[in-house]
Amino acid sequence: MKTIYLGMTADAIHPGIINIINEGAKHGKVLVGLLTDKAIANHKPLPILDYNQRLKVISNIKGVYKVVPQNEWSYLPNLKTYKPDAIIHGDDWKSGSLFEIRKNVIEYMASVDGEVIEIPYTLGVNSSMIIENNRTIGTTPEIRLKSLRRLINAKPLVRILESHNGLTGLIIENLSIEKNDHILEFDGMWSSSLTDSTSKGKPDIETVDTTKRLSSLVDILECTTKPVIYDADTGGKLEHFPYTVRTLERNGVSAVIIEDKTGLKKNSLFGTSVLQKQESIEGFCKKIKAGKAGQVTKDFMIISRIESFILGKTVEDALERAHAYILAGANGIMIHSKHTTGDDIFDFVRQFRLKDKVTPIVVVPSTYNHVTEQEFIELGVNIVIYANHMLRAAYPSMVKVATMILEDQNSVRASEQCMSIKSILELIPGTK
Ligand code: SPV
Ligand code: MG
Repeated sequence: MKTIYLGMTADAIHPGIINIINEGAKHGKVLVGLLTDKAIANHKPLPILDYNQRLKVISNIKGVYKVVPQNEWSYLPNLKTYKPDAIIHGDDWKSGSLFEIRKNVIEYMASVDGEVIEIPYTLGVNSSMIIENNRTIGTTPEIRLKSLRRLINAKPLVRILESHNGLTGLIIENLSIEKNDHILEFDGMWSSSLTDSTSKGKPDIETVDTTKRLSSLVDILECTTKPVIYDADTGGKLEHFPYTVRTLERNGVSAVIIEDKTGLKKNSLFGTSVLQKQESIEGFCKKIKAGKAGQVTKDFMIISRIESFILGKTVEDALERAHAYILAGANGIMIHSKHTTGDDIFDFVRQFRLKDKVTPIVVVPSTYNHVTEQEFIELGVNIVIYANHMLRAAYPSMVKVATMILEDQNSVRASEQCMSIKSILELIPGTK
């Protein structure tokens, strides 16, 4: 009996999927290549169900002979490994983003005397539609919380952007561009202490308390599904930190970052121009342990932020701290710097990776902003946070428009700088 290869994500089962399995089964045994998170991550958002959940569903569908992982977006590696007699696909791949993939498959199958079976695409319902509908309904705290670890495992670099209100959350949720055959999106939100405090007209010195921070965060959570990394400053008092951890977990936040400073916290980008004191290694390890002991889910991450470079200390100091914090239970390291070259960050990550290949590393290139994402990937960084750009973009634009109204004493010129009234009315679904 012939083997018929069928690649799929299988996040949402619908009549179109059953139809293609049935069509495949008419020709032989259907071998499903189930796309892994890694195969999907650079091309579309991660499926709602993880690989094992999707595997369980698809393996139990009548007509499926066997399921194997497909680790690449391209079918070719699996076609070469499993040598099916034919591949089956819906004819929707004749145009659009799968055009090149189809061309390569046809060439390869012809070279091995294999067959390409194309069946009419089932109109009216498709996975993207169902998934898009799911997105508009939202997510659960549990699914959102887990999604950061899934992204770290699936993507060479997780791309996070600052969000301080619902609107910025929606930009991160929905903005998507196509470049070099890849869909590029932000993977999640950074709840920044700097931009959250600043947007409330308060200094970034832990004066906006957790309850208040949470209320802006809830606005973001309500209209998005992507993971959130929460900036908890110093984590507050050791005794308070486990409560913060549990509050964040309950809300579906994926990770908290706490920085190893003590006393009155000042924003790191002031560097040594203000009085800032680093916590002792022992003291900070105790706080990490208290947080880990308070954690209720297995997937929540406590990421330790090292302020050695901010305070003019050496790479040796930063490395000693990193390894100690991980021993204390930290699930990741954020290494911060305000130098503009990025040399200290490169030095740290290279030396750290000699000893530790797996612990996720987070960077915040606000000052060394020329470093590209590709360079971070090659260095061994896992998460890049663009930490303050939404607020920094908005403020100058608002001042400019307000100034024009003062100057002109009408808003003709100012309106030209603004989005149209029609656009703002249509921006949020449900406004009408
Ligand atoms: C923030 O965004 O609040 C941060 C990063 O903590 S930084 O402003 O660089 O300290
Ligand atoms: Mg901060």
